[in-house]
Amino acid sequence: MAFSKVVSLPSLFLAISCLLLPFLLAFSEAHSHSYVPSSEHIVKGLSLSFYETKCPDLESIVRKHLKKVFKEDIGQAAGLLRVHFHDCFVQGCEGSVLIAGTASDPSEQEALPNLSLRAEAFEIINDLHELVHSQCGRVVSCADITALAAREAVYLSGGPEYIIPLGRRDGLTFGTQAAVLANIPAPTSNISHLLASFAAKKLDVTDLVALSGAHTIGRGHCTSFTNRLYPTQDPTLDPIFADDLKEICPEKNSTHFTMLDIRTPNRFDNKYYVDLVNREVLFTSDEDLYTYEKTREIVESFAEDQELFFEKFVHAMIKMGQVSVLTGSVGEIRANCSVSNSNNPSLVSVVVEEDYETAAEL
Ligand code: HEM
Ligand SMILES: *[C@@H]1O[C@H](CO)[C@@H](O)[C@H](O)[C@H]1NC(C)=O
Ligand SMILES: *[C@@H]1O[C@H](CO)[C@@H](O)[C@H](O)[C@H]1NC(C)=O
Ligand SMILES: *[C@@H]1O[C@H](CO)[C@@H](O)[C@H](O)[C@H]1NC(C)=O
Ligand SMILES: CC(=O)N[C@H]1CO[C@H](CO)[C@@H](O)[C@@H]1O
Repeated sequence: MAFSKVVSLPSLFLAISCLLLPFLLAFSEAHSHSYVPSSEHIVKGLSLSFYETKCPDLESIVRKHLKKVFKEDIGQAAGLLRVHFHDCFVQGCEGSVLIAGTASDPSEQEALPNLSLRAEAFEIINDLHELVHSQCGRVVSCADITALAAREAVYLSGGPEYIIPLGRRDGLTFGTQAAVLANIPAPTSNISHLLASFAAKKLDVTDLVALSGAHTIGRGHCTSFTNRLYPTQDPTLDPIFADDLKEICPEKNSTHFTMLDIRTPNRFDNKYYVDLVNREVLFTSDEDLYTYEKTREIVESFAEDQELFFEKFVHAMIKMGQVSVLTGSVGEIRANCSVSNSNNPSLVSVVVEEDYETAAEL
């Protein structure tokens, strides 16, 4: 077992609520325990208690702020979850996706698969970063804030609560557009491409199916899936669902969007897999998980057992969240998540502080 579960509610209560209040059960199941990774699943340099003394209130600051943000617009949870995925898949989870490029020097944010990352997600991460730094000083990286925001996005949308290793440092440069194109799979990807893309990050077939379950929240734009409608309709698409999609996207080019999970669009649950079994998902990359025999078995098991999905999802998220992280004295702690310290004009007078911090850690 990769995790110990800390069960905080007596199982008797669960048994009773199961009989009387199935609705409550869904709530208490998701919220009654945390998944804790065991030490062999934590990469060197990260730890579960990294900010215990440096910024003890970090996690509660992040949760409190995001509760407010999501209360106004739960869609932001999906935006934040996706940013963490894109960050980790290009150059590792080191905050490079957060760095804004310019017209002459475009960054990851300007690359095609990134077109639809929500601009608000970057603002929210910067707001969190400012809140945290005003309380703790410049000790928490943008990469850690991004990872924590993704975790809260899952939990506060009704998904599992889990503990993540922290201590990531921020990278100094953003990825090129070519790096983004090479590392972020397109929604038109087939299963062999998806498996290869994930294997390159040491993520296996179960991780691929479980992480795709993030598509239980959020939205997709027409251009991400009209390859399945025009010029010819994908025969694996449920015909009634296809008609709905054609109404939303009358042309290959339409600029509209629709929700990824038609059953419970804003709730982090296992309904994405129920959609898959019913052939009511948007992307080729989703559909292929059901078409291919080996992944179909996993899809079916998640559609039947939400708790199993949650367990595998958390395991895979903790793995993904540690892909090529920078630790120790490598990289930096950015003062502004949108710009590396060496390019930050407001930092000139603080350079000494960063040197001191680095020296102290050595
Ligand atoms: C398996 C390969 C994957 C592909 C091909 C893929 C592709 C996409 C595409 C094309 C969109 C819609 C963009 C748009 O049109 O607006 C999307 C949305 C999303 N993806 Fe994925 N994705 C993959 C894996 C993941 C993973 C691993 C996660 C996180 C763990 C994730 C989280 C999300 C979320 C939350 C959204 C909704 C974003 C929003 O509403 O702003 N995806 N994905
Ligand atoms: C999957 O996609 C790749 C390109 O990404 C292509 O080379 C390959 O032939 C495709 N495989 C199948 C079975 O369609
Ligand atoms: C897509 O839109 C462009 C301009 O917005 C138009 O010229 C082109 O014909 C459209 N393509 C399709 C396939 O609808
Ligand atoms: C952070 O950097 C961005 C990009 O340079 C800039 O637009 C923004 O104003 C900066 N934020 C703060 C709080 O300085
Ligand atoms: C070219 C383009 O539209 N790039 C966008 C990529 O995503 C970021 C964040 O949403 C936008 O600010 C860019 O304009």
